[in-house]
Parts: sequence; structure tokens; C-alpha cells
Amino acid sequence: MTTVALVGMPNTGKSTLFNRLTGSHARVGNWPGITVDLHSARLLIGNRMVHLVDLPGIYDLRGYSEDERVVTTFLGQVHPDLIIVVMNASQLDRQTTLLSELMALGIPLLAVLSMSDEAKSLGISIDDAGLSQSLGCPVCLLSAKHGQGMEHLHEAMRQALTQPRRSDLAISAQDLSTLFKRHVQTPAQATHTLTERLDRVLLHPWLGLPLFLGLMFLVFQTVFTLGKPLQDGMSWLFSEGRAQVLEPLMVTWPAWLQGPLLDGIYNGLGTVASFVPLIVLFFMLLGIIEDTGYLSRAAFLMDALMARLGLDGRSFVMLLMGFGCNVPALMGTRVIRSRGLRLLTLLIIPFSLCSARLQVFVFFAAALFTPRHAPWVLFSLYLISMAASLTTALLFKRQYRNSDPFVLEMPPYRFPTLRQVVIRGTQEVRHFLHRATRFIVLGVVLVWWMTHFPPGVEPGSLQSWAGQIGQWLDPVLHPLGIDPQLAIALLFGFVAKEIVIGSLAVIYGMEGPQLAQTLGQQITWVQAYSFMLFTLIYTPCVSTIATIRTESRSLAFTALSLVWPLCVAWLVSFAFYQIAIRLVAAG
Ligand SMILES: Nc1nc2c(ncn2[C@@H]2O[C@H](COP(=O)(O)OP(=O)(O)OP(=O)(O)O)[C@@H](O)[C@H]2O)c(=O)[nH]1
Ligand SMILES: [Mg+2]
Repeated sequence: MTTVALVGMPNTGKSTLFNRLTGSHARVGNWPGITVDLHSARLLIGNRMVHLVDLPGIYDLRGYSEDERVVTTFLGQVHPDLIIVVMNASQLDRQTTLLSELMALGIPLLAVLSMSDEAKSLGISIDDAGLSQSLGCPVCLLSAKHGQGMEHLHEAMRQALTQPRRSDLAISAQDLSTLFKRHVQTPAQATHTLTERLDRVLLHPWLGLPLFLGLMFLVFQTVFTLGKPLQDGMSWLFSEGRAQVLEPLMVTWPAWLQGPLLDGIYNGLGTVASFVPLIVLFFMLLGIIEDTGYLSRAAFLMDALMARLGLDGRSFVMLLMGFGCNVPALMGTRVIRSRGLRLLTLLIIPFSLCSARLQVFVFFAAALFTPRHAPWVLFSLYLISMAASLTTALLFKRQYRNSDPFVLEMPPYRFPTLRQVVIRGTQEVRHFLHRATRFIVLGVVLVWWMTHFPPGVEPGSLQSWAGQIGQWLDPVLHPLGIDPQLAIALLFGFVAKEIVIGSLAVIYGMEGPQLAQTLGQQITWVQAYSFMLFTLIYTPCVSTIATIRTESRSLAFTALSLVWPLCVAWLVSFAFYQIAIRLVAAG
């Protein structure tokens, strides 16, 4: 099989090009270090099946961070038939070192000058034919985002693969600079004026941080106000489906089959599915923030504070990415070279309020708080999630020291494309549903059995197996205001937070709106908030733990990241509950 690799500096558009060529959905974002692992797909070039590999961005071939090692190991072991060097057309002079090193490998090269649209709008003109002559390899000027120049690339790839030309020209970085100067006309002032104007406001020493917090609040407010009616619609669809179609259909089925199917799997799935609109919205908004380049600004705004906690701006961005799912954020730490800093970041990411936890909180916030208070409840949980991360960093920064100075790159602002934003939203939902359904079918059936056995007990009562476990945990959780039913849901939340609400649906034997109403009557808002705090902070889910294990390669560290959050969760919920019930009682 013919292998072609995409290599280049971070944030030069490799993944965008990869997606454009193969129709894949690799993650793209305006932040150096989005791709940290190999992605590959097949495509047809001429009549040849080609294996195209998208690699993490690298600055040179001598790097030693985890993601850079992915590239050097790949190039060393696989020896691709062709390397496509992707270079940002408006910053060619910054990319000479890498190009020169790649030339020295002796593997056929094809140079892609990407983001031609940006170069053009900056007034840069490039003589690609002349450049190709001087470099001794084909050169394609293109815009992967808008699709210009793609036929030319296809043709160049076809030729490069049928008549492979080893690049035997060794050109030093210095000579490459001279060469670029000869073929590239850059106007005296090639600056992104829009970026400069926006940054004057968004990076303002006093305004920057409040604007950032305001923006985040706006995101949650939007998700909540737009998402809630959609969520209710989804719930309605599911309950109608049950009443009109499934119940009449299954009326003659035995109870032991009907129960787990309807009250278990169907209710569980229905409750999870009702969150899909919220998740789509949340990720589309996060996708917009990621794709515009605002993440780098967030990193910049927080860098000084982060440095005091032994972290840097990148750790903060990983925390933000963790809002989606902790797992990719944990993998994103591969761009960090210092082992100390990397471990410290791995330790704090699981406190990030991921979409699975968001689902639990949206549910409880809607069940126990007024529509006016609910967004504030959510916002407060995001702030507490940040506070838990930052306090942990402060406490552990001496154990895990940062030894790597960090230079922050500030990419220009870019307009997100609708296509990318939609892809991001649907992909995350697919991921969420995949996890939720996989865990929920198993988990919910298990919960159903545990709440309905031994035979003859009242479902979900304290005499059932689940009830007995709940009671057994009661001495620990009672001081937090968490009752045995909620305790069982927490127990299942260890596996995946996605099934917390699903298991409550089974424990109470009712779905979405009905469940919310019952919970609203059975527990107080203080108990609910204490439960939310515990869910937010306690031990992360199984996939997160497994990722921490592989990324840290240390059992002791994995154990720490299991036990520490559990202790913090208990302390925080305990403190909140004990103080809050006294305040409420005092009136
Ligand atoms: N204007 C413009 N923007 C582009 C083009 N190609 C990619 N981008 C944007 O540039 C940013 C980086 O794109 P990616 O494809 O994630 O870059 P990458 O090289 O894979 O980055 P890493 O994985 O971090 O190394 C994203 O915001 C893209 O939307 C292009 O042709 N024109
Ligand atoms: Mg990429």
C-alpha cells in the first residue's frame, strides 16, 4: 500500500486538508496542537489506493514532546512514499528549518502552501512555478478551507507517486530563506488588521478577563434557553412513542421482559436522548470559539495566573477543552514537554465539567430551580469546577514542577465555517450517544435487576439489592444530604456519568419530566446542589481513568487521580450541605 504523510508546523491546516482530501472528520481548530495522534484514511489518486496519514504539527524533527515523537517515530518506522509538507503561505520564512530537515530525509516531497486565501488577502504573491524549480519538488498553492487548488494537488500527487523523485537537494534553512525571498512578494505591511483591532479589545488588560467570563456565561445561557424547549420536545416524543406504540404492542408480554425493556432501556435511552439538542448546541458554540482562534486569547489572558499555580496558558486551554469530554483534553497534554507540568495538568483536567456531567446538572437544575435561577446554578458549577482544578494545582505544584518555558502562539482570528461547526456538533453527539448507549444498555439493565430483586420487594425500595447497597453507603453519604437512591446513581456514575440520570430513571421507575417532578418533591434544593457538587468533583469515569493511566504511564499517579477527587468531593459537599442546612433553618 502506498503511504502519504501530511507533515508541517502546528496550525497550518493539515487536518483541514486531510478532511478535504478524504472526506473524513478529523478535528480541526485554530490552536496549535489540535491533532496529537495519527489519523489515517484511504483515498484514490489516479488508479492507486493511497493511505493518507494526518500527523500532529511539529516545529522540527528534533522535538521530544509526546506528539512530536509520534511524528518522528512514524517517519522513522513507516518510511512513507511521499511527504506532503504543509506550510502556511503567509509565514513561509518561519518554516524553513522543518522544510530543510525534511528535505534531508531523502523521501520524495510535495510542498503545499496552504491558506492561499489568507496570503492573498494580505497582498502576498507567490511564484509557485519558480519556487518549485528552485526547491526541486512540486509546489501547490491552495486553500483547503475553501477548496481552491485541489485539482492541482491531486494531479501533483498522482505525478509524484508515478514518477517518484527523491529530493536529493539538501538546502540549508538559511538558503531556503533567500530562496523564499526571491519567489515571494510580501507587501511592506502584511498584517491582519481585523485581528489587531479585535485583540485591542479582547486582550485589553482590564476588559479581557471580564469579557471572557461574560462570553462563557453567554454560552451557557444560550445553551440553556435554546436547548430547554428542544429538550422538552424530545422528551415528549419519547413518552408519546411509549404510550402510543410500545405499550399497546407489549401488552401481552411477561412482566420480567416488559420491565427491563420499557422501564429500563427505553426510559434510560429516552432520558439520554433528550439531551442531544443541548449537547449539539454546546459543542457547536465551543466549536466556534475553538475555530475562531479565541482559545489562544483565553490562554494568554490566563497565563499569568496559571504561572502562579505552576501551570501555563496551555493547561488552561486543556481545561476548557475538557468541558467537552475529559479524554481528548487529557490526550491534548501531549504537546507539553515538561513531565511535571504534564502530570499536573493531567491531575486537574478531570475536574472539568464535561458534557456527561452537564447533562446531570441541567436535569437537576431544571427539576429543583426556577428557570431564572437554573443558568446561574450551572454557571456556579463551572466556576467551582475551575476552582477545584486551580486549588489542586496550587496544592500539588511542588510535586510536579514545570521545567519548560512556553511561548504562546497567537494565530489570526479566522471565520469558522458552518460545515466545520456542524461536523463538530454531530461528531460529539455521536460520541456521546455511542458511550451513553453502550453503557446505558448494560448499566440500566443491571440497575433494573438490582432495584427489582430479590423477588417480591417493592421496586427501588430499601429492601432491594440496590437499596441495601445504598444503605450500606449511607453513613458516608448521609452527612452530605445524599439519600440511598441518589447514592446508587453515583455508584453507577463511576462507570460513566452519562448513566447517572438513566439509572435514576430506573430506580424511580419513571422517565424525564415525571422523574424531575418526583425528585423536586422528594429532595430539597440544598440536597440537590450537594449532590451536584459531589457529581462534579468525585472520581472521574472509567475512560478518563484509563486515559490517565496510558498518558501518565504511572500506576501511583493514576491512583492519586482516583482518590484525590473523591476526598475533595466529600469535603466540599459536606461543607456546603452542613452550612447550607443551618442557614436555611436559621431562615
Ligand atoms: N483561511 C483559511 N483557514 C484555514 C485553511 N485551512 C485551515 N484553516 C484554518 O486554520 C486552523 C488550523 O487548521 P487545522 O487543520 O486544525 O491545522 P493543523 O495543521 O491540523 O493543526 P495541528 O493539528 O494543531 O497541527 C483552523 O481554524 C482552520 O479552519 C485555509 O485554507 N484558509
Ligand atoms: Mg491537525
